[in-house]
Amino acid sequence: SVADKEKARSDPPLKFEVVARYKRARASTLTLPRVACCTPMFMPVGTQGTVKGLTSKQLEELECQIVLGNTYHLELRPGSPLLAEMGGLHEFMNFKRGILTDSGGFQMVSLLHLADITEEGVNFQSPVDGEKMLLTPEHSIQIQNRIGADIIMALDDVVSSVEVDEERFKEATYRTIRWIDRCISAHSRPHEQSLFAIVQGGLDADLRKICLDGLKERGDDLPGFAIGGLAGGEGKDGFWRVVAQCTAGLPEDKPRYVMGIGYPLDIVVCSALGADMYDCVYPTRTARFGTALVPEGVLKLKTNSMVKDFRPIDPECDCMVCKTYTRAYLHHLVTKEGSAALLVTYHNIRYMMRLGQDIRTSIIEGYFPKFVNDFLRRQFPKGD
Ligand code: PRF
Ligand code: ZN
Repeated sequence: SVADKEKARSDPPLKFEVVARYKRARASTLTLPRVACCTPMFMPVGTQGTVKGLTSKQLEELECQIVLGNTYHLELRPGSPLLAEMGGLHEFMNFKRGILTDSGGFQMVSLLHLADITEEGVNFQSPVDGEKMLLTPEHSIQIQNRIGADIIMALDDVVSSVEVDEERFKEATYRTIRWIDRCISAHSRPHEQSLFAIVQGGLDADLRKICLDGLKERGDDLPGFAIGGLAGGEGKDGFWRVVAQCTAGLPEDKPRYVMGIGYPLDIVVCSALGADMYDCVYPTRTARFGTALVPEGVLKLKTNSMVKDFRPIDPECDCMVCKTYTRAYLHHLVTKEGSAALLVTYHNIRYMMRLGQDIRTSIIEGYFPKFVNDFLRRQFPKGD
């Protein structure tokens, strides 16, 4: 009805409220059209419209609040026109919570190493059929508008992790700022989808500041911010320094998303520095290699020590896999059948969801330093 449409227009597609703080760390509620998310929050990666090994129903029972999709992959298959016809990716994959799509440039540049970036956009030749694709800021946003995710990402100029040229980082920083205006202008559904900008600038504090300031000037059109250009093999020291600088410089009243971050330790550290959202393929990818995430670190189910280990992966875990199966059984499946992948994926995603929830609870209840201390002691018992 007209009244419903009016209401939808007046109701912003993203509301953000910080509910508690401990120093720089924060717990917040991020309300999207279908879900109120609790942060800090890990978001599993479902590149092709599926988190490998999990059904949409399982994602919901795991308390997963947002899943990621990739513009580039979804445009190749099944294509955004079909997704739009299906009523968007939520309907297509029957996932009733939140979806975020990445803009596509990063996947073309950093994963495929075959992209060529100009002022116009990211040029890419498909390794499959040699077909050329030019992803401009306008095109990326148009595709993301059709896919219909709740949060869409600006097209940023991502510097390949093998690049060392300082000029290239400078060019990418200024281009990312120029491209944000093209993304904002191209965004045709600001009442339904929230556009996040991405701070670039490598490990250089001056470039990061330039990018932060440039993007913040456009803040009225940007309901959230991401910190990009990390998780490319840089040292922890540089990584933490950039996150600290960016979280200190970003608006207090908007969500902060550190892209590509997913080791549990990094999530704890970034949350201490004031970040709210994370995504990474690590928990799902490592599961497919038979590695389970546990409070002590990792449990390699392929090792022979698992043959007669009749404990669950994690005796403290509340997940279906830990309540049902032993390490010995999972070892048997991993080594003989390979079919343990989805069970370990299920556990690992539950671990990541609980990690976010536990950080959040400790912030709200005022014992975040104790949480960090306990977390570190269990991961590094010898103090190393
Ligand atoms: N930009 C985009 N997606 C990303 C990243 C980025 O910098 C990263 C971190 N390198 C992961 N995913 N658009
Ligand atoms: Zn479990």
